[in-house]
Amino acid sequence: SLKLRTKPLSFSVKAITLTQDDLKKLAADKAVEYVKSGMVLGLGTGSTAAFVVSKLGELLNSGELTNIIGVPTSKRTEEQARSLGIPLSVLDDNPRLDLAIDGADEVDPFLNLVKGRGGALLREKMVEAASDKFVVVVDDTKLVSGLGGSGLAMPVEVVQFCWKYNLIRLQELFKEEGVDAKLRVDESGKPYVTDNSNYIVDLYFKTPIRDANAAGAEISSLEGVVEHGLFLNMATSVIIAGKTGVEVKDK
Ligand code: ABF
Repeated sequence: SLKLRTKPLSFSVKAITLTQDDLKKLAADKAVEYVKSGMVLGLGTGSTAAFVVSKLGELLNSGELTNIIGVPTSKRTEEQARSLGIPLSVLDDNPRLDLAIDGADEVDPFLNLVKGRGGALLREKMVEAASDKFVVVVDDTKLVSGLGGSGLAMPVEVVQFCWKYNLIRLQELFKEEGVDAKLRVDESGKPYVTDNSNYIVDLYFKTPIRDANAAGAEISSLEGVVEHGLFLNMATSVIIAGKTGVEVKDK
């Protein structure tokens, strides 16, 4: 919730324009209300999740939260959490988590998600599957009526070996939707390499995926595919920040 830091001004402000970052922060602050001292927490990746991690850092430093252990979903998040003094662990030592909080790229009306545009999908999926609760934080630009419907990438992490073979097979798999499959590259034009030393094939759908469950199963069955960005039936709550306020949707 927003708190006034100074005395109210004597004149009224006509309109406050919230930026997308303000919205992400509002969603993040709301999600942090789910965190209690002593929890083992999955720490997400991306700009919205980064607001969650920095808020956790603040609350730990002020003593409002104690005994938190974070399990990061990427090297980036690990670095951020470490710099804030958040105690860290890994799934091997904490195979069961109380709560994970992370962003998403798309959220459908049933709280199914596309994730991984930030490249961290494999670790995100492992950590979030191991969490009793998985709270997703988004601004309302992420809402779609059907997954794949934003026109932006749905990532598939593949082994480097013969990545083109998988790109072709993924393209064949989604003939009906119509899809452009592209190897993700970094700023210098070289293949983007994930934290797990794999490549990413990004799928751009012309129409939303008809049956996301079937699609997920079919993608996973391809040899050489490591993980995909469809996070189905995983989120327990989604916190959506929009210009008119913050909405919490529970499964
Ligand atoms: C992670 O970060 C990813 O799963 C998703 O791709 C991305 C969302 O980033 P942002 O919050 O910056 O939009 O949550």
